Amino acid sequence: MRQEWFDEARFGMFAHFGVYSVAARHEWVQSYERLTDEEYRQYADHFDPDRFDARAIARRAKETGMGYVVLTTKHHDGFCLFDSALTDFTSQHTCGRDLVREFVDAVRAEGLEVGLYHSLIDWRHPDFTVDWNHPRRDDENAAALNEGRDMARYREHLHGQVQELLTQYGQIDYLFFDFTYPEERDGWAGKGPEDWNADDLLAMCRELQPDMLVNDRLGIPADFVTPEQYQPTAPLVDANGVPQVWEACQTLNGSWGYHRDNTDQKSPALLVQMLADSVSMDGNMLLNIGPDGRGAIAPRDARTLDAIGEWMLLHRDAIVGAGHAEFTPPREGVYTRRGDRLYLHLFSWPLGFVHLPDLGGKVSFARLLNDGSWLKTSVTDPEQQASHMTPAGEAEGTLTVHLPVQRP
Ligand code: FHN
Repeated sequence: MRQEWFDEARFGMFAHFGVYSVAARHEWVQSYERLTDEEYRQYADHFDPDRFDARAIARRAKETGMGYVVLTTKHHDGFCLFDSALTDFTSQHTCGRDLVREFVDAVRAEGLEVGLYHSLIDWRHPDFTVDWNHPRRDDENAAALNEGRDMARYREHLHGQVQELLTQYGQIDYLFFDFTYPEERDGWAGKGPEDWNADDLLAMCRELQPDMLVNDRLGIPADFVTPEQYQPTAPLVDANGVPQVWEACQTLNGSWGYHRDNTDQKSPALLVQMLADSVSMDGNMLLNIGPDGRGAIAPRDARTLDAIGEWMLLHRDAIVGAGHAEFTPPREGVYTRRGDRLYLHLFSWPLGFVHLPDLGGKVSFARLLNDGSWLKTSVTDPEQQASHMTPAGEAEGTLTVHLPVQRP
């Protein structure tokens, strides 16, 4: 599989869109509120994404400095944003649009990599066995609820839909399966990789889309791991100490699907810090938007993406194609490195001297990346090979240190 683009891009857009966007209170609303299929169907019957503009979404991702975009093809509620022959609970059957087709065409037109999200869970399918996250879970008559349900038949459905996505929409660069949960909860069994027949499903992905990256949520090793809504504290390695390819997926406000009343919007400064932090540990960040019930990017999300895009316009070189630097950063920030360029991301203006790493006591040039303005450094003791950076010193050396910080 092609991993170079993933390591280069460092930054992608996640888009959670579906009939839960009409409910506008969480993509798990059917489970949280124990809605029956009939109660939930009302959202599908009124699903009219007249403002879903895939090209506008792809363009905004590009303007935000993102290199790939990932759209939910189906979430746990079973509603498909593509024209599946295996169910009528789709956007094609409701609003007459194959939104995945529109999406892949738009992302390619913008020159970005195409990512699809596909839920392993499907609360609507009659053979998906009831478990701890299913809307029908009912402690009183668990056995009766699962009578007649056949996970083997569900696996055929799951593999069949993945085959539709990987054969009918051209080259797919990235696939985010979601999610495997083998642990029991409240007396209900979870779902392990064997429930998906994960090995065969992954083998089919390799056969149909050899260059496609697949995540770790089949519950078996694949191409990248997916810490969710938290930042690792060091570059990730596997049990054998081998560095892992990883991508942290983050929301803008704690909700993946559009949540009308959610006011927990993360600031652009925090999100930029999380992005730089991920890259400083050789990771990617996948930042989520939840288009609203008509398919539009909510104004508050658009404003956040615009602010990040402005920062990326000036600091792209410190993120795209950059990665971990072997130096210990000062307390105020992190380092990223791209070739012979070292970037110090200061998340707060230094409290005093900034001690540069041991670069042979030499720094070729130091500047603020946002405006190219020169920063003086002073080498107080060449023998210590330590450099101090203040607005008052002088610099020469072997590495250019770019400081992508805004002046207070
Ligand atoms: O249950 C889903 C959740 O709704 C969302 O899609 C996230 C995105 O990574 N994945 C699962 C929770 O881990």
